Amino acid sequence: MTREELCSKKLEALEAFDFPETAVSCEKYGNGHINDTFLVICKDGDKEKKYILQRMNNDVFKDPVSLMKNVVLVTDYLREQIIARGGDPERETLNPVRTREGIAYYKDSIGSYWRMYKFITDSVSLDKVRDTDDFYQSGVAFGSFSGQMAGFDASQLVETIPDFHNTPKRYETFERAVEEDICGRAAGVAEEIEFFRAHKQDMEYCAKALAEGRIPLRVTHNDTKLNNIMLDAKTGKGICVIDLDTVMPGLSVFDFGDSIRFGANTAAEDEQDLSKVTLSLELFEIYVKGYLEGCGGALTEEEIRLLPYGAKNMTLECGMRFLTDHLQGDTYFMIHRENHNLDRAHTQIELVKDMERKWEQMRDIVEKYK
Ligand code: ADP
Ligand code: GN1
Ligand code: MG
Repeated sequence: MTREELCSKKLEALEAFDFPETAVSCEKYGNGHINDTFLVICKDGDKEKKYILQRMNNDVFKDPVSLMKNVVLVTDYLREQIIARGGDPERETLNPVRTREGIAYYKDSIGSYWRMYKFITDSVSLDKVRDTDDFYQSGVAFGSFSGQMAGFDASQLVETIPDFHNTPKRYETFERAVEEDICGRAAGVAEEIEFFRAHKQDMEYCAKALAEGRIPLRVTHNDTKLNNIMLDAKTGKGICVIDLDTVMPGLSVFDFGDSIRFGANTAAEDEQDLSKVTLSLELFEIYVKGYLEGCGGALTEEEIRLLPYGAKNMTLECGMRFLTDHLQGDTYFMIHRENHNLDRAHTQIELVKDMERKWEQMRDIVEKYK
């Protein structure tokens, strides 16, 4: 879709949703890699009201209608829970805005799907922690999210991306991309390819624990990046888990692990100076504490033991997905510069290497919390 087309469809979508104020601007927003996100600013007298408008990524999410059904089911369920505990459902869960026809999504004239959410007021989402408390708060919030979802009937949910964190299957896709080499980029990344080949077994460890019934399948978020949580702008407390597109049955150790992959890295996910990439053990420990507190004692001893394995697995998986996308011509993750996915793959490789150096310390930390 061209920029002009996106702009014209955005205005069409804006017309379709039913909100009382008048929009005065609608600009690109946030740092997500998947959907096209816009911040809508409205004026209501001298008050300002904000919304998030998103064009869902139809290549990634093949069935956006079912995806929105999931989102409505999950947010309705969370709303009830929040009200029951005396919380504020306008700020503690996403609130989808309906169209004038009363539907939670809009299909535009060229077949793209859009949705709108109320903006979580007085909140921030971060791409990097400001201090350890930010990370602790996000751990508590992601942990409590899975705690709250424990009572939800997961059989109602459609699998929005089949085999999303089936790492052995992701490995097969990666090998296929290497073999097909449609962009002729494989020779240039031989070392990176070798790195993932050498770590094949590490990427099977958690899947094996699940297959052998040593850890349970839970309803998990599956995309627990720091910027998928809103923190209260004043108190810094984690208030709302967002980006609910991949809420599906999954592994708690992967939810934990993806947060570590992104948030305990001392550098950005796409940092080009690899000397800046390390695993902060201080952040790792604070997240273990926050996540376990948030889960409220629900994790089994084996799940706790596997937390470092989850972190390594998710870093390997994500790095391999970035490299696969580089090999396939950058069609999945949004890129903003040449070799962006390759840069991202490099940081993940570097982070895995640092986890390997700090492996015993990571294991000792989780032992303390068993
Ligand atoms: P993607 O799937 O592309 O990552 P997200 O749903 O995570 O898209 O949205 C991208 C960013 O937009 C988030 O990281 C957050 O900063 C912001 N955002 C999304 N929904 C809201 C909301 N309801 N209120 C405030 N900010 C939001
Ligand atoms: C994507 O949508 P976003 O930016 O929160 C991706 C995650 C990756 C992450 C890497 C649906 O997350 O799986 O871990 O990028 N989401 C999807 O930054 O593929
Ligand atoms: Mg996101």
